Amino acid sequence: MLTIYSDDHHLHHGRCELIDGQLMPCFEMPSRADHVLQRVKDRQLGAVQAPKDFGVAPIARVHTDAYLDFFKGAWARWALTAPEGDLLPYIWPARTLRHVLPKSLHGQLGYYSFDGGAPITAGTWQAAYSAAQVALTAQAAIQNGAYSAFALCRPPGHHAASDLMGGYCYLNNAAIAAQAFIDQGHKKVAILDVDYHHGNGTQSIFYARSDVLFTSIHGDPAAEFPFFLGYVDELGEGAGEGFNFNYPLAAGSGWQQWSAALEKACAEIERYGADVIVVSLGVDTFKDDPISQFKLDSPDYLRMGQRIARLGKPTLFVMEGGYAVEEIGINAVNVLEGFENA
Ligand code: SP5
Ligand code: ZN
Repeated sequence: MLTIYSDDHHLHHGRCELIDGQLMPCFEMPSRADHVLQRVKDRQLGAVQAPKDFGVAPIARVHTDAYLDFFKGAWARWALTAPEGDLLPYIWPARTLRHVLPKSLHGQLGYYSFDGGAPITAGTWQAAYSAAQVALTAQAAIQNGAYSAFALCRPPGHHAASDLMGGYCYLNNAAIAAQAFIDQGHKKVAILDVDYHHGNGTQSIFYARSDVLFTSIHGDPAAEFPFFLGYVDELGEGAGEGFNFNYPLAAGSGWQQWSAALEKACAEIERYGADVIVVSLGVDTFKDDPISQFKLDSPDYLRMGQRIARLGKPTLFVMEGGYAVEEIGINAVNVLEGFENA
C-alpha cells in the first residue's frame, strides 16, 4: 500500500493541554507520526511518497474562507504580542452569548474553536495545510486507480468542522478527501470513523447530505469527549436523513463489542452502495491508550483491516488519533496489513 507522508507535521508541536485540572504536555505530539512512519518502513508496507500541492481550493470546499483566513493569520497576530506560550482559546460563545465575530484575536479564536485542545503554534497552519495535502495526494492516488492508500496525516482532522478547530484538529483531512472524491465524479462516498472519539467535525460537515455517508464507532458521548455530538439518534437531516450512523460504546468495550458495532457500520455501508470508502483511522481504541477507555489489543487491528477489506471497495485510510505512542505504529499498520492480506 502506498503511504503519503510529509515531515511538515514536525512544525506543529503544541506545548500543553488541560488534563484533569493540570497543564500537561500535549498528547498529540510529533513522535506519533514518526512511529507510524517507522513501522510502515519496518514492515515494508510499500512506497512512501511526499504530498503534491493541490493548493487551498480543495480545503475551501470543506472549510469556510473566513475560518481559513483566520487560522492562517492567527499566529502572526499572536506573535505581535511577544507571547510566552501557544495561542489557546479561553472563552467560547456558549448558550446565552451571541455568535458575533469580535475584533479581538482571542474573541475570534473562541468563535472559531469548540475547546481548548487545539493550540496554534508558529508552524500549525503549515503542518495542518500539509496534512490536508497528504490526504489529497492519497485520494488522488485512488482516483488514478490505486485500490488503497494511506494518508499519514498529522495533525489529525476529524473533530474539525467547517469553521471550528478543536480536539487536536484544525483541517478535516478525511472530509477534504471525501469531498475531493465527490468533486472528481464519485456519487457515493462512505466514511468509516474508527477513532475512539466521535468524529463530530466530519459528521457536521456532511450531516445534511446524502452523497457522503458517515458512520462512526466511538466512546459513548454521554461519558466521553466530545460529549455534545455522537449519539445514536443523530441520523442526518434534510437530504442527509438516513445517511448518518453513530455506534457509541461503553467504557471498557473490547473487540467483541467493538467488532459487533463494526458489523453494523459495514452493513450500512453495503446497503448504501458506496463506491469508495474513507477510513478515519484512529487507534486510540487501544487498551493502553492514555486518554481512552476501550480495550482493543494489537491483533484486533489486523481483524479490523480484514473486515474493512471485505467491503470490497477502494479504500483511503486517513490517520487520526492514537496516543499510546510506542504502539501507535504497530496498531495503525496492523489495520493496513490486515486490509492488504485479507
Ligand atoms: C483526534 C483525537 O483523538 N482527539 C481527541 C481529543 C481529546 N481531547 C480531550 C482529552 C481529555 C482526556 N481526558 C483524559 C483523562 C485521563 N485521566
Ligand atoms: Zn480520538
